[in-house]
Amino acid sequence: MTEPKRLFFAIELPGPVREQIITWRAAHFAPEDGRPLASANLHLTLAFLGEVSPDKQQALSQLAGRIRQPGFTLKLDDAGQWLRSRVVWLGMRQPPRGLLQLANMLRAQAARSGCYQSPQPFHPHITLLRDASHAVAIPPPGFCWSFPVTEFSLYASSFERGRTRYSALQRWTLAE
Ligand code: 2AM
Repeated sequence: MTEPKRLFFAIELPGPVREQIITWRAAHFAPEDGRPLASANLHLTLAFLGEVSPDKQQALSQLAGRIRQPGFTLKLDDAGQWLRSRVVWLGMRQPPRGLLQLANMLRAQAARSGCYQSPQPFHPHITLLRDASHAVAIPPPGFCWSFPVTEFSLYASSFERGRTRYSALQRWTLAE
């Protein structure tokens, strides 16, 4: 383990929620609207870390393991598009406090460990389409997917045979 890896902390979505999301996405967006993320890659990023050396990865993992906070419920009831970053996303009208606390803690730990963190506030979202360069009609959120979050994960992003793949390297449980 010597090469730096592109890492991020994220929340994994339950399989049935991912399936419902891709069904909804297929019903509401056309291929020219953007490049859909593979179902297995759908996630909610908590803190992006960039390229991280093995030593720094170990230090960040130790810090993450010290986080003690209860789980929370995520209710996906919002959708939108950011033209600047060319993404169509799903999100929450009112992100739960536990989500914001967890992300802020991981972002602060990352910043203290020397990973660049944007000064912009955390905007929790699940990217559905990339390269969405023209404005697309976002259907009214006639959906409401709710699920309990009981853990968070450290993910590695890799690019293999023309495909981006996100793989969970480590998981931590949020206390009851
Ligand atoms: P995105 O989905 O909004 O593009 C893996 O690339 C994850 O890290 C994605 O969720 C991506 O967010 C996020 N990410 C990638 N580069 C980032 C950056 N420079 N700042 C913040 N998040 C980033």
